[in-house]
Amino acid sequence: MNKVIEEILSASKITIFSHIKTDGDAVGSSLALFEFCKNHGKEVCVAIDSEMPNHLLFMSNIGNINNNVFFKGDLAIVVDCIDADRVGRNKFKFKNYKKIINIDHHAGNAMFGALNYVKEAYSSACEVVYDLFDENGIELSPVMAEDLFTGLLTDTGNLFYNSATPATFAKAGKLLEISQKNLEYFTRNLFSDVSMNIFELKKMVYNTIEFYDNKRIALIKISNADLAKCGVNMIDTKSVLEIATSIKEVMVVIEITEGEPETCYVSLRSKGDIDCSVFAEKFGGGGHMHASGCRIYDTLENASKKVLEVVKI
Ligand SMILES: [Mn+2]
Repeated sequence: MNKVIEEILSASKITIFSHIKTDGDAVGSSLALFEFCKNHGKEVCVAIDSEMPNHLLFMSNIGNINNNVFFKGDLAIVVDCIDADRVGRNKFKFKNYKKIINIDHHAGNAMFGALNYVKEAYSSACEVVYDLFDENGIELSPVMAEDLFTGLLTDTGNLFYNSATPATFAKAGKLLEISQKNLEYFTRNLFSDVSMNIFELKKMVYNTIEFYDNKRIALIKISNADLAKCGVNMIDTKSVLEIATSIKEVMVVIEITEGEPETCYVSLRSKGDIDCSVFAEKFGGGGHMHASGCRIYDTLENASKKVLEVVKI
């Protein structure tokens, strides 16, 4: 049996952590692990220091995420995080746990756990968790399959990116079958049923998007006032990225959202052989070759200028 599973089975109090500005992969991988722990009689909770994106609220067991939980236990499982900082303020609670297990798929993972189960080339943390269960002969419940399929679909952009390998497709097929749901239960909720509020945000972005370097670089700026005007959360801003990534000429997309005053959250996307994680790293961020992010503590205008200076392709 894998050491990770051994540790989980011998612990009694477990907290599962994942990253701030959360997404389907963080939520899905956390909840699948939550189900496994719960099914084995553990006292378990999921702590994610983030608002929940609207498109994930359909998930059957999302109500189990609660950031105000007991913070003392045997085991902290950290999933979908390149380093410990990705859990945000929850990092300060790690000292209350005897051991940290790190489960991830990001290249350059900091290997911050006592145990590290990291598969760098994988499409999603959910695909990594799938293997963890599969290698140990652990059967998935329909809810666990729903969780893992949700994360696998979201991190691969609905099985759009090269990160989805033939093996990923095979796993996706199994997960869909075990989930006992139909495909549109996932795809409509995750990619299609946008709210009028998000439509308003998209409309604004269509009108304000800026292009640089012969239209090879696209810049999307969203202020705090824009968020309020459209009635959306910062977490909903990921839905505007595809407006720019879907344009043929565009090779790099920079999306900057002003969260709190003078705190800007930057999402970067790139195509082909352009590695956008190197740009994010210049500001202390990171991520994958084609999807990365960072934070810049400055005004929206200044942060935009700073990123444009660094993004050279
Ligand atoms: Mn992920």
